[in-house]
Amino acid sequence: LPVGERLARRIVDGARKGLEGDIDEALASGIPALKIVNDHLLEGMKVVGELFGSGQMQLPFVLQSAEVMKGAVALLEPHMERVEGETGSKGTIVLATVRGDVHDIGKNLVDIILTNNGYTVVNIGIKQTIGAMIGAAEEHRADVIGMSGLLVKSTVVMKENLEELTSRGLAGRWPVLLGGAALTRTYVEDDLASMFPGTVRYARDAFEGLRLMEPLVK
Ligand code: B1M
Repeated sequence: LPVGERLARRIVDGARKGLEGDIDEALASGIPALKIVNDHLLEGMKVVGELFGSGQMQLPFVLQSAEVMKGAVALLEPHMERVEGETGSKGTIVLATVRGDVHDIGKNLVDIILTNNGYTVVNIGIKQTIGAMIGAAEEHRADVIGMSGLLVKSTVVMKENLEELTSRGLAGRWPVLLGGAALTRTYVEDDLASMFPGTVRYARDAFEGLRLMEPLVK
C-alpha cells in the first residue's frame, strides 16, 4: 500500500507500532504534514466513526484509534507550516470541549492550526463548563471563546452556554466560534444566531476556524 493509505489503515487498526517509520516515510516523500493529517489520518478516523456507528467496532478499539491519531499528530506537529516573523499575537482564543463531551482531537487540531498562524490559544481541555470558559477568557483577556463538541447532546449544551452568556450580560463581550461534527451550519447560523444577541459563527473545520478568527478579533 502507498504510505498515505497505510497511515489511514493504522488509524482504523489502532496500530501504533511502527508509526514513526510511516510518518517519516510520508514526510520524506514530500507530502506536507497538514496534508497527511487531512487526506490520510482523518480519512482513517472517518472509517472508524462509520464502523463504530454501525456496531462493527467496539469502543476500546475506537480509543486505540484515537491514541494512534494523537500520536501521529504529535509526530507531525513540528513539521507543520507556521507563520514566521510575526511580532506578538494576532489575538487570543479560549478553546474548550463543552461540558459532558470528551472528544478533543478536533479541538486540539484547531489549537495547532491557530497557534501556528500567530494566535494565542488558551486550551482549557475537555468537559468544560461555560463558567470555566468565562473565567479563562477574563483571566487571559481573550478576544474569542471557541467551543468544540461532537455529541448531539453537545449542540444543546452549546445553546445553553449561549443562553448563559446572555443571561449574565456577557453576550456582547466575546464572539463565539463553534465547531464539531454534530453541528450544522444552519443550526449555528440560523437557530443559534437568532437567539443569541452576540456574534456566533460556525467553523466546519480548523481552516474555516482560522479564516474566521481575523474578523472575530476586532
Ligand atoms: Co465518540 N462518538 N464517543 N469517541 N467518536 C462520535 C462523535 C460518534 C459520531 C461515533 C458514531 O456513533 N458514529 C458518536 C456520537 C453520536 C451522537 O452524539 N449522536 C460518538 C459516541 C456515541 C461516543 C460515546 C458516547 C460512546 C460511548 O461511550 N458509548 C463516548 C462519549 C463520551 C463523552 O464524550 N462523554 C465516545 C467516546 C469516544 C472515544 C473516547 C473513544 C474517542 C475520543 C477520543 C478523544 O477525542 N480523545 C471517540 C472518537 C475517536 C470518535 C470518532 C470515531 C472520531 C472523532 C474524531 O476525533 N474525529 C467520532 C466519529 C465521527 O466524528 N465521525 C465519534 C476527528 C476530528 C479531527 O474531527 O472532532 O469533528 P472533529 O473536528 C473537526 C471539525 O469538526 C472541526 O475541525 C476539526 C478538523 O478540522 N472542529 C472545530 C471541531 N471542533 C472545532 C472547534 C472550532 C472549529 C472547528 O472552533 C472552536
